[in-house]
Amino acid sequence: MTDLSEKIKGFVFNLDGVIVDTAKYHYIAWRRLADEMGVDFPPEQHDKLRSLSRMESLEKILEWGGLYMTEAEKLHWADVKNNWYQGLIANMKPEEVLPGVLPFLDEVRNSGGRTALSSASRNAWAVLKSTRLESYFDVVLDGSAARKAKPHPECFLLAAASLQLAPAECIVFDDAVLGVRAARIGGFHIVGIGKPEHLPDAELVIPGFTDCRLSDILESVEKMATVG
Ligand code: GL1
Repeated sequence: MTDLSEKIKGFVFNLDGVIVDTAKYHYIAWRRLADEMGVDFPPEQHDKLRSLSRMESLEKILEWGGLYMTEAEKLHWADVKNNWYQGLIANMKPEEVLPGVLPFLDEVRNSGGRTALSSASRNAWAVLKSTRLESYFDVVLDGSAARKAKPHPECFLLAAASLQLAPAECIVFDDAVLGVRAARIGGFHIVGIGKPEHLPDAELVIPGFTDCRLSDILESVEKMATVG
């Protein structure tokens, strides 16, 4: 590992849209719900739900449709959406892990890096199991771990604490504006996954993990840390 590995020892990954493309399944289930309620919900609108919990997402959809529900109705519909989603992920296969993720995780672990998965999804374990990813992470925190929603950095702070590292010793990998902001507020290094124009708060933005080398990531983050 490069010199920076003396400083960076932890790698914290979001799940949906970073490790696996479960965002498409969430969209299908939310869309079905929106259709039932007569709320217009085009694909680009789904970006606004990234990083939000199940209940926060439902509340957004209700807000967009100008709809009101009692707490009991919200719990019912959140459950309905979750059953649809679980039906979609039940048959996920290891081949659905996004390109380059496994070689990158192998490289990190072979270099002595510690890995954490931090997801706002309460279904994170089910996804890891069906894609056979459980053993790639030293620590897994799902949507039941943090009480405060992003951009509060609690979920990432808990991950760093579980790895017994300081935030400045960790890189967070996230594809969502709120996640990147949370990592920045928490004092982490941040690699955004997606397009640079969508993630201005990230130190480095990559399109995905295809051909992604650990040494390149560490070098770029080191440069940004020096500049910043
Ligand atoms: C929840 C939301 C999803 C998504 C994830 C975070 O997942 O329902 O739309 O925002 O959090 O990636 P879940 O319902 O699985 O807890």
